[in-house]
Amino acid sequence: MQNKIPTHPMEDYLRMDRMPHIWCPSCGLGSIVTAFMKGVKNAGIDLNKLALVSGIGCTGRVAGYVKLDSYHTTHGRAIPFATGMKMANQDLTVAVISGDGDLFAIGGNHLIHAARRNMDLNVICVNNFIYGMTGGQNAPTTPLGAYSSTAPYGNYEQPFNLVGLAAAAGSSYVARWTALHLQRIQDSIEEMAKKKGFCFLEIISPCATVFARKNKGGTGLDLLQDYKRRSSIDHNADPQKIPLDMDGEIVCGVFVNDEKPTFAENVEKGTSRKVKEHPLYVQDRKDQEV
Ligand SMILES: Cc1ncc(C[n+]2csc(CCOP(=O)(O)OP(=O)(O)O)c2C)c(N)n1
Repeated sequence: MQNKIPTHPMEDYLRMDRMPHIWCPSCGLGSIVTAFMKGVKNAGIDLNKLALVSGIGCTGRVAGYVKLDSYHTTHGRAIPFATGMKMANQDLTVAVISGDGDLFAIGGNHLIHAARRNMDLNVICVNNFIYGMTGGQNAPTTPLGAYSSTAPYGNYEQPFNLVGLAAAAGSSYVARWTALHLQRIQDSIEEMAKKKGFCFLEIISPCATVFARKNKGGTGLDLLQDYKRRSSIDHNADPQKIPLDMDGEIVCGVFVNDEKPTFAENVEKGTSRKVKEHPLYVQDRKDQEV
């Protein structure tokens, strides 16, 4: 039998029957998917035990294109789906890839509480500073003064600093890269896949069709050149002190890398140590013996 010669380097990792994808030319998502698949492969995890969950949006489509057990869920609810999956099957590595609107607007509550609980999830937020799929409405990441379809006179709202928020909520791992730092993204994905606890990665990604067009940012290539000019790497930076704006520095790095008990470990510990001595538990055992 002849060996199969792949026609595309990523063919073994993608659902080629779903191609062509819906993403615009110069969107950062294509390279990010490649970096993600290479990172999990380098981590050496069994891809049959990796589940990928997305919400809704351009980024939400990632789940539909990768050859993994993947779930394209409802808007903002990727983290609850992922939490359920992880708690039902501790053998799974569960990753979430979704947009800044999905994870921090409608899904913001889920994100902070999953981080607080140190739920064992790898969450990758592709931040294009806007709601891409629905035509460029303001997101909680849209920089002050930026134009969007719901901010025709410029945005008056202070945006969230995603890495600051994820760190303050209790994440075990927090990193930020741009879509230009593909090797760094790949390395972070590998680290996250091997690590326990709530891991968060923000990837700044070009949206030439909506965000740049409304803000005269040029083409996708112009945006990548802008990231090159504005980004720096400082792993020791305080994530609270590195918010993003329209033209300031984009500080990248791995800002948090801690070890602490996960939610599932606390459940396990609680059951063996305390719950078994609890009067209700003892009574319950007695009732069952009758
Ligand atoms: C409950 C609900 N509300 C609103 C929408 C419409 N909607 C679809 S995607 C989206 C925003 C996506 O923005 P983001 O998460 O930043 O992803 P992007 O498309 O930029 O990758 C919205 C508001 C929806 N699908 N469901």
